[in-house]
Amino acid sequence: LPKLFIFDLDGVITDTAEFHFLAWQKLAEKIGVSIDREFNEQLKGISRMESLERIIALDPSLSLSDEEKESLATDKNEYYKQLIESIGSENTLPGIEELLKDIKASNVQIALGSASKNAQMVLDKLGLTTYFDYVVDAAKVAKGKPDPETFTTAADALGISYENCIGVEDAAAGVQAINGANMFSVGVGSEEYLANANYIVSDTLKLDFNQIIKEYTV
Ligand code: B16
Ligand code: MG
Repeated sequence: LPKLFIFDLDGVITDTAEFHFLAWQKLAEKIGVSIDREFNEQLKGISRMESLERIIALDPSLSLSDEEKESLATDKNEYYKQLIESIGSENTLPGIEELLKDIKASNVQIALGSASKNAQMVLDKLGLTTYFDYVVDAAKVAKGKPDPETFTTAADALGISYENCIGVEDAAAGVQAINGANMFSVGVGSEEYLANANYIVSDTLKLDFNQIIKEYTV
């Protein structure tokens, strides 16, 4: 058995990815840029400021000071927090709580590896905090995904070697981070974006504990 599962938050445990998208869309409008869901794929797993930089880059005529960027990033977070204010356990993606229960029942530890500064608040709202032995959020790492640090930080904190870890991600940058940490990567979503994952499922309902363990041990 592995010793630790490390879960991404947005797009794996809950679909706040959609709320991030809506908040970025509103922010982009404010600076006269338009973004669609396809562009949003690039923002998944990427930090708030890095996401803003990518949106600003869509209009080469835009030149913004650091203060203006900080203020735009804060605006986006305010939109986002309004959107997630009313989320609850019904926003946990299908199959996730069952999987967390199966992992716990096997005495395997669980950590969160999120790029979001709102990660702990979201976990609390979903009522899932007690499943997690350790939470890594944006505040705990210097280099965000695709750098492996988010995942290695969780393993290091719990004293577990990387080859005994399984990371679960919905974003290309996240899969790259897991692979870079020499952990087993499980991708949730389309093969088009997640081709580098060691094992891919199309959606969270297909995340079956026994099947993941089988893939991990071959
Ligand atoms: P915040 P994850 C990531 O979370 C999101 O996928 C990404 O879209 C977002 O920009 C990032 O968190 C930062 O979030 O603005 O709340 O700090 O997928 O790594 O759980
Ligand atoms: Mg994600």
